Amino acid sequence: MFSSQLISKLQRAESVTVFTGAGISAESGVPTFRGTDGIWKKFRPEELANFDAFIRNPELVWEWYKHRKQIVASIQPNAGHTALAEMERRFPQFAIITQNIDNLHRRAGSKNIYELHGNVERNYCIGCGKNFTDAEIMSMDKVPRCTSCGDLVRPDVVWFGEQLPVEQWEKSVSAAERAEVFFSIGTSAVVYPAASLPLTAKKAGAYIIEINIERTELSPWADEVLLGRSGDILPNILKLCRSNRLSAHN
Ligand code: BJW
Ligand code: ZN
Repeated sequence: MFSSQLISKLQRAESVTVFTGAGISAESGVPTFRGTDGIWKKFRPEELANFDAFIRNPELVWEWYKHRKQIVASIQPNAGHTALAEMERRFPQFAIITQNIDNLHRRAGSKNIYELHGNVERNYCIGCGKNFTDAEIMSMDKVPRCTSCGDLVRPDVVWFGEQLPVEQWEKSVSAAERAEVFFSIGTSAVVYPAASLPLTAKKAGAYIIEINIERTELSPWADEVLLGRSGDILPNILKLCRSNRLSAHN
C-alpha cells in the first residue's frame, strides 16, 4: 500500500512533524470550511471570521460559535487523531501543528501540540483579557460581557487579519524546520501563514507526505500524496510504524 521510500523514511526518522486541518476532524462530525460540504458555502467568512464582523454583529458571531462549541462538545476524536497520539510515542521528536480549534488532538491523547488558530473551548475579554470558561459563557446573555470591565468577550480563535499566537507560530516553524518527515493532513493549504509550513519543511529537507481526500494547492510540492480519508490511512501508517520500529520511545 505504501511506497518503499515512505517506509524507509519513516523507519529512519527521528523527527516527525504533522500539520493538520479541518479534514482530520471531518470523520468526527466537524464540518470543514471549504469544498462541497464546507461551511463557507452557507456562511461568508468575512461576515463571521473577522474582528470587524464581530464588532458589527456580535450576536450573529456568538450564535455561530456557540453552535460550534456545542458540536465540539458532543463529538469524539476519530481513528486518525488516535493513530497520531500513538505515533507520538514512537518517535524521539514528534509535533502536531494544528489549524483546528476543536481540541480533538488533545482529547485523543496527543501531548506536543501547537494550535495556530486558537481553541474554541477558551474565551477572553477584548477589553481586559480576562479568561472565561464555556460554562460561564453559556450561562451569560446571548452576547457575553466581561464580569470585570463590561467589555465584549470573544472566543479565543484567530480570525482573518489577526496575528497568529507568536509562541505557537515560532515553535511550529522550528518543528517544520527540524522535521525529517512532514505530514500535511486534511487541509486545503490555502490559509497563510499556516500554509507556508509544509514549504518551510520541504526547503529544510523534509520528506512531505500529504493525506487528503482530494489534491490541494500543496500536492504539486508533496513527495507523496495519499488520497483517502485520514481516519482510514493514519491507522495504516501507525501499523507500519509499529512493525518498523522495534521499541517505543519515552
Ligand atoms: C479530508 C477529509 C478526510 C475532508 N480526510 N482529508 C491574499 C493572499 C494571501 C494571504 C492573504 C490574502 N489576503 C489575506 C491574506 C491573509 C489571510 C489568508 O491566508 N487568506 C487566504 C484565505 C486568502 N490570513 C490571515 O488573515 C491570517 N493572519 C495573518 O495573515 O496575519 C498577518 C496579518 C495581520 C494583519 C494584517 C495582515 C496580515 C489569519 C488566518 C486565520 C484563519 N482563521 C480560520 C478561522 C478560525 C476560527 C474558526 O474556526 O472559526 O481558520 S479560517 C479557517 O481556515 C480556519 C482554518 O483553520 C483555516 C484553514 O482551513 P483548513 O483547515 O485547511 O480547512 P478547509 O476546509 O479549507 O480544508 C479541509 C480539507 O480537508 C480539504 O482539502 C478536504 O479535501 C479535506 N478533507 N475530509 C482527509 N476525511
Ligand atoms: Zn474585561
